[in-house]
Amino acid sequence: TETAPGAVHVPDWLAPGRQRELLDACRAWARPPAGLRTVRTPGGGTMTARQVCLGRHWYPYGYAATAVDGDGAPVKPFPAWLDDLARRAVTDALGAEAVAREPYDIALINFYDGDARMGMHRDADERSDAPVVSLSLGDTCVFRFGNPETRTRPYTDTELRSGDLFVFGGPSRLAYHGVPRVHPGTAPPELGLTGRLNLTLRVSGL
Ligand code: MD5
Ligand code: FE
Repeated sequence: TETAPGAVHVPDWLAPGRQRELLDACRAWARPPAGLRTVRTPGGGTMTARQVCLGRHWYPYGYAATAVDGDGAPVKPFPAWLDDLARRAVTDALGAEAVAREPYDIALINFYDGDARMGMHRDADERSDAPVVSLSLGDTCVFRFGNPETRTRPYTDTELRSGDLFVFGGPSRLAYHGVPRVHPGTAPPELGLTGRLNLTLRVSGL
């Protein structure tokens, strides 16, 4: 269903077996070196969701090939199967004509425990207007989708559940968005995940 022009939510896009495979891959990527880290913001704060990146490390506000904090390890590679997954996701959500020419080359994986949140922000560090692909696993969250002009209303709140796909392209690519809350204990029990995980696939344009 289209939440706004170019922003499409596809519930249950990943079958339970695919959710498990993706979770297993994310757990492997989260291990050191270059594993899960706490992102520090320029104002001296820390993000409550912890993050692991593939392809490039994300820093507020840009991308780096080598970690500038933590263990200093080179970022893990972005595997070709994630590019295939991103292309299938964009095709299903927006149609074949919306798929980018350039390969998807960056993944940001955010782990949210029950208290984690993500404040309203825009994803403007990519030099490509290719759609962002978002996949959710584990606990249900409230996803707040705003507008490109302001951090404030108007916005719409949608629940994202385990297995859901959301694609942000066209006029929605630079909209403000955030995660005001996670509902603890709502993950599918068979997945064996406490908390929520979100994987975004992006074209860096670098
Ligand atoms: C999340 N992650 O649920 C969200 C899902 C992030 C982030 O926000 O930056 O890692 S991705 C939501 C998103 C991405 C790009 C554009 C828009 C939303 N949008 O235009 O609303 O952890
Ligand atoms: Fe974002």
